[in-house]
Amino acid sequence: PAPVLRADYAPPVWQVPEIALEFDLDPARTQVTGRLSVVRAGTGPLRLDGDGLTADAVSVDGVPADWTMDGDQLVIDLAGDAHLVEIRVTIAPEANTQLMGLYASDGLLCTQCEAEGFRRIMFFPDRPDVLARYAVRLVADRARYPVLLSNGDHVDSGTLPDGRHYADWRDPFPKPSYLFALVAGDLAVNRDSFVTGSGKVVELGIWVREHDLGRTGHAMHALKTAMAWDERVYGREYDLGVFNIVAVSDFNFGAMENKGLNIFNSRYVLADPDTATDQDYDAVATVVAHEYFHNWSGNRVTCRDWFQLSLKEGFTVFRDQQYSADQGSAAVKRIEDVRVLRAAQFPEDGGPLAHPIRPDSYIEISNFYTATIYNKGAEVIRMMHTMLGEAAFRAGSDLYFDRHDGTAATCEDFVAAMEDASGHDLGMFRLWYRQAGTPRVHAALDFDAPGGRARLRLQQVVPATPGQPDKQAMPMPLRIALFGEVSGTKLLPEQTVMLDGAHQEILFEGIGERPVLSINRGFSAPVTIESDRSAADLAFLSAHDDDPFARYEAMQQLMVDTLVDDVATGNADLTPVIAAVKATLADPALEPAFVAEAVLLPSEAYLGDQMPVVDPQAVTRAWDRLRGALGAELIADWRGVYAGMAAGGDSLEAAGKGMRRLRGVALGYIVASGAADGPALAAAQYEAAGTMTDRQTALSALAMTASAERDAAFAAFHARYADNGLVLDKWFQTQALAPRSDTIDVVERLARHPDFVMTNPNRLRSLVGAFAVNQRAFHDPSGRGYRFLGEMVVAIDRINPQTAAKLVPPLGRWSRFDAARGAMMRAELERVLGTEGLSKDVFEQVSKSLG
Ligand code: BAL
Ligand code: ZN
Repeated sequence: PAPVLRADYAPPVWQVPEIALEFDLDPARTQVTGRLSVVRAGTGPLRLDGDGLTADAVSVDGVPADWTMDGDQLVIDLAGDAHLVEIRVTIAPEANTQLMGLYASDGLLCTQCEAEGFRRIMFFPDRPDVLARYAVRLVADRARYPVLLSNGDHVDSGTLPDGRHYADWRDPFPKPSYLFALVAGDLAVNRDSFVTGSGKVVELGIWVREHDLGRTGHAMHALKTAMAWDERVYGREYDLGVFNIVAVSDFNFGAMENKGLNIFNSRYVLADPDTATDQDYDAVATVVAHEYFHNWSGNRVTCRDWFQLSLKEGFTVFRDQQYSADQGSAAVKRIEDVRVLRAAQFPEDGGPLAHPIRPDSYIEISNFYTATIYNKGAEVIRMMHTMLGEAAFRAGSDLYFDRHDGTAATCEDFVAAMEDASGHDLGMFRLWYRQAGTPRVHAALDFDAPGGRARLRLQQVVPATPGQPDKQAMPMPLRIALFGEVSGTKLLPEQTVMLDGAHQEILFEGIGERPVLSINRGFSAPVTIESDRSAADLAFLSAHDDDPFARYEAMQQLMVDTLVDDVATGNADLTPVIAAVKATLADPALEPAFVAEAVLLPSEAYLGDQMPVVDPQAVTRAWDRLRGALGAELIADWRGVYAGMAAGGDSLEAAGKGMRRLRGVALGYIVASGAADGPALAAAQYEAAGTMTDRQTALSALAMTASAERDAAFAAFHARYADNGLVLDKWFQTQALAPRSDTIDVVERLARHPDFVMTNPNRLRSLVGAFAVNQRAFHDPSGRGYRFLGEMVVAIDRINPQTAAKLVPPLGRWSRFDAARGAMMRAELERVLGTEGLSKDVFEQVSKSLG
């Protein structure tokens, strides 16, 4: 398939200011009639995108029309400048396993149109720069589909003969087709309302299956909090009289921001203490906020074309990160965000699928809903926020919304608004939109004791990425501080240094004692820092730095350095890490949630990322050795923490959540210590658990062991939650993530389990996706892990190409491994590529992964 190029963008030849859609809904045979008011905007025929559609009838201005098909496009040669085009198609939602367009899920009918799903419903210029006002009539069997929802305001409904009924919806805001949505089904609703800053009442509804109604309170609370937050922090008020959220079980994304009718993967709506962990609660709040924030950053101002995807996604992720940081511990939130970036985006940026946050080409746009577009995109916005400061950044976002409201904009428009509002020159900063790759910054600090001077030398390298062999240095803000080794205090106020070339030197005067460098505080730039700080310096910072992220980072770096040494030598000195962890556990000034993050080892995958050639078995050996030593040497400390944190109980407040988190980490170390009572302690926690968090941490701890307690807990968990798909996902995922040498056997067995259904994306991610990021299991020297993933990709591709393609990247990391593994991984990619009838989604991922 030919790639689409950013450079080829041309404005639409026809606009569609109005569309009326009528759906006669039926799972096997839905008739859709579209009436498109088309208005000429350029030269050429009317071209309407379709995907798998056949027109039953086409008329222009009431007269049957001549039309042709050019590939998947329906083409009508139209004279004149304005016409009413009517098209009728028939589709089969229940046969739609791709979950793009109109499909059936668990008895509901629902839609997913971003990015190019609308063309599976109706012929239309399915591109985000064609904005139409939608009037929608839904007709369906009343008993089977009592609730009929679409975008905007509900304007009419009534009964029809033969047990059928209808509902009419009007959305007054012009929108691109990717924001269209409908839902039909037997749903219960949690209703509430929100009064906006200007006094407008908004009716809120969260629609779910009747038996899930009791699990919607947290999402509703998060929605109202997010609405108030966006008014306060960004001056953005909601614009319709109604805001609905619907939860569905089968969903490719986490959720979708359709105008006034968000459709959610149920895992980001439903939460109660018995079925959702604290992490799930946080994820629900974050995703609810994210989708709500899209109403401005995405819907009111949308994207001109899909190359601009990060315009709405990077900005909205940044907004949801700020929101979540404001709800609890900002420090812990920042640590979590960076952990995600490092786990998902850094490997992407360093591999064959690397792309800039504004890509130049794609074969299938669904493959570009990536950690780079989303998470690195958010980091780029965050750097602008850091450089401009809160007030100027807000002025820039106000200007951006004012200038572009009701239009389809570009990343350049966003940067220009920031520039114009602040007077800050962002000329070279634009490189972040063009260049892929994670910059590496080398930092060396010299101290001239007699002169009382310290000199910091910074050197930046941006690695080559596919299609971009030579890179320019990227401007970045680095927050820097110096701490006195003897006094333990900050020697100078923190500075934000703009590194805007390949090399830079900064001189610090009046330094009276040997300084220790704290750099990239708060992770102010999404880069890798290489420094020559000793284990002693890092341990010092882990105890004294006053920036919580930098303090966490120092501990992580100390652990990474120790583990990398141990991978190489097998006998690294573990005592500095053990002492630093002990000191952190004993520091009464630290909040438990922070301590939990600080004392966790970096993942095996992250360690692998630090090596020139990943040796998974050597990493496992080193990781197990350090984890075991931390557990055993500090066993009394862990037991003390474990007992002390029981006071977290089942409170859903931040303090309770933090205590549960640290308790779970302590339990993990007690089990890892090899203490004889480890499995029994975890089993006892499992039995007594009053929350899913405690149950889940006990299960994860047991998953590491070969014990009777492990088998009993997994059996009990399955029996207890047999009818709850979201919780069964945890059962699959916990086993797939288990750091054990036999996980591949377990995973192969689970793939034959009756509860492993290939049509449900959450289930696929919980088994196959989780397994593929479990480095020690996936990279089993036999190559069985690669074969398993390759076979899964091929099988899933026949059902749901979008989800299949998302599973490919772990195989694409072949060049990072030894020759034997690399060859087996490539062979698996070749095998997938040779499969007949491969989707373009998987084709793109696999062919690019082969390089
Ligand atoms: N727009 C796709 C789902 C999301 O990012 O909110
Ligand atoms: Zn989004």
